[in-house]
Amino acid sequence: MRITALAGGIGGARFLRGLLHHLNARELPSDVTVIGNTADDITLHGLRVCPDLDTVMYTLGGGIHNDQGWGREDEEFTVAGELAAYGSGPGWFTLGDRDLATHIVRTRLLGEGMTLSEATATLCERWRPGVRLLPMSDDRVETHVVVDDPADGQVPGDGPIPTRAVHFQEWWTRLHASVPARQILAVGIEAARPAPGVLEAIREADVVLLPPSNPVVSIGTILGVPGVRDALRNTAAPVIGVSPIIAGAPVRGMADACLTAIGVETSASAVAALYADFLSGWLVDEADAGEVSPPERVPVVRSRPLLMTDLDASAAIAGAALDLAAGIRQAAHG
Ligand code: FO1
Repeated sequence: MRITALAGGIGGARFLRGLLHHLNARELPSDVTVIGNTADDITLHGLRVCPDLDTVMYTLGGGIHNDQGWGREDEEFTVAGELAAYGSGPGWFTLGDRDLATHIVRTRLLGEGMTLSEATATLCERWRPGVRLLPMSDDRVETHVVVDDPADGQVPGDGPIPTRAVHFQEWWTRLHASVPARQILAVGIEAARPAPGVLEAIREADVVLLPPSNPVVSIGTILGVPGVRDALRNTAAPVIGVSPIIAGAPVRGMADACLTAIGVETSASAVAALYADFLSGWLVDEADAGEVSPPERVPVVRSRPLLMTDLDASAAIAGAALDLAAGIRQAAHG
């Protein structure tokens, strides 16, 4: 079975770990391709940092800091301390010593002329994540968030409030997404080309999965890469999504702040509506089973517990997504 998944960071990675566990436990031969979001990538201290790709790679490769969900286990921060002593910021994004080695190797490989796909494949030779991990694009795309930037002493009513754009990571980690996003921009997306293998992986899959990743800044950005959305509309594979929203709140992270920024309600059905032009099946939590407005064009909605409390729970959710796909495929082929 060829499975292709679109993934952001922590939620996507935990779902994928469950998926691999489910496939291994059932001894189901499979070939999993993961298309990772790269728009929260950032250059710091001259190093290219790819948080979502690394989160998937470390989680599936057994090197993740489990409680935190990102970064390396048994991490140390000697270099970060030295950088702080030099006053070399930013103070809001800390790179651990072990993690730094990944960014150093990636930056060297990119500097030697490798594409991000090639550099990612090289890093994965060490981690053996058990999936083919593809960046959504080898071209640089960066999410920037437009926030209010009032002049000193400016009070409401003093005229239009100036705005400024900050890198997604600054909004997410320094501002904790607590400052309203006036706009979320994926800078460079119009010119970005899907990385080699991305469109084929969607077209030739037996099942396409959307894990419970952020629908705006993770899945939404991947969908914005020219060609990806069309490939999803045209693939013969059932496309199954897992809701990142349970009972009106994000399972983790601050997806609600991102949804508000694009004028979308924080609900399982509102997120499904964002995918309605290509979604075949939608898995929601039992708490949302009674939502009265299933998106009209999503034919099949199923409910089950969706909290990924541990590996077994994540595996059961992934198994339910595959079962839903199998049911849809069977119905289509009589
Ligand atoms: N998140 C934080 O809240 N603070 C950090 O200092 C931070 C550093 C960091 C370094 C490498 C990495 O791969 C991820 C890191 N994250 C950090 C997580 C990251 O900001 C986000 O959770 C994602 O980009 C959103 O998917």
